[in-house]
Amino acid sequence: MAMSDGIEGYDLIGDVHGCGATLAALLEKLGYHLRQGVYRHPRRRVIFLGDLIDRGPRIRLAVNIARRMVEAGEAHIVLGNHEYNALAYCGRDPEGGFLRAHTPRHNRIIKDTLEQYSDHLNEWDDTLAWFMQIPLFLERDGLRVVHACWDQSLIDAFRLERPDGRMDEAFLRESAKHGTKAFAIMDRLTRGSHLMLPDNLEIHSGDGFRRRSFRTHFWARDPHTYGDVVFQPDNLPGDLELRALSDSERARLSYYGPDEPPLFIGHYWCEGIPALPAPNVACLDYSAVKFGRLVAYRWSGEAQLNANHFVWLKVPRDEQAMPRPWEIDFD
Ligand SMILES: [Mn+2]
Repeated sequence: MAMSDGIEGYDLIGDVHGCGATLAALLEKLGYHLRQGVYRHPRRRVIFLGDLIDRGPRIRLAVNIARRMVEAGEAHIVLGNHEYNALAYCGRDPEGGFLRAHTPRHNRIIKDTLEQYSDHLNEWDDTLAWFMQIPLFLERDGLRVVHACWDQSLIDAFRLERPDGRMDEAFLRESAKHGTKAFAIMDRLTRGSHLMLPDNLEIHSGDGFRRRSFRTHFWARDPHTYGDVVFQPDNLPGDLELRALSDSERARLSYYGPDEPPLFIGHYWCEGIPALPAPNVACLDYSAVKFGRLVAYRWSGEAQLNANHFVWLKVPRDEQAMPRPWEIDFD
């Protein structure tokens, strides 16, 4: 398949979450080299799946690498829920306060990012302005990209108002209110679908949070049980995997069929060796910031994805260690 700009293909990269040094090393492994401050490949482009920020030790480096590539035309990017959260957390609500409440949970999620930008406040403001320019989804050269869930009807609805796929200030404000169309679009595309656990059950998740819901996927053709759609590292409590989905639960799920174009997502904290959940869906989030893997998929036009095309680096415990030479350009 001939691609835009005469390139051979795209290298899609999952959630970086501040593992900036590992991102640089992964780009080198993929054959990108730093020239004039930008990682470039003579025949390929990168697509970032969102969630550059939060949690990791080198958030500014991760953002700067990606942003410079995007602005130089060497990469594309879609918005992750963490970039969205940052925009809402820092965005003033015209009715007072912030668009995302400063609760202890929300404070904790963004804490590392705000700390690492605390001596670079102008850069943080400029970074937020750049986040506003990032589209919620991408479709080009026969592939589709979204952070969490490709829901065609919501994407079509969003495209009617925002043909370039980007939010504007009015959409951002509306999306902060539960129950609005904008909330439904942003929430489904960047956070995916989830179902509430019955009977006030809670999951005590490996990341330290308690959850009353579980994350679900969207490629089961005819799901009947919770186990048919659960997609997260934490097991469901008890024998809930066997519990039947109600009609209203089924109706709330999205569906992406096997004849749709190849789709790349991040978001889901997968673990272990990268694998394909469906022949036309690849999730590239393998918990890099929890010392898992930073994962890329090297796509060259194939309609059926191939697990041999994953490329990854294990994130070493010494991601916290001294800066590497290639970081020095970026300060
Ligand atoms: Mn993420």
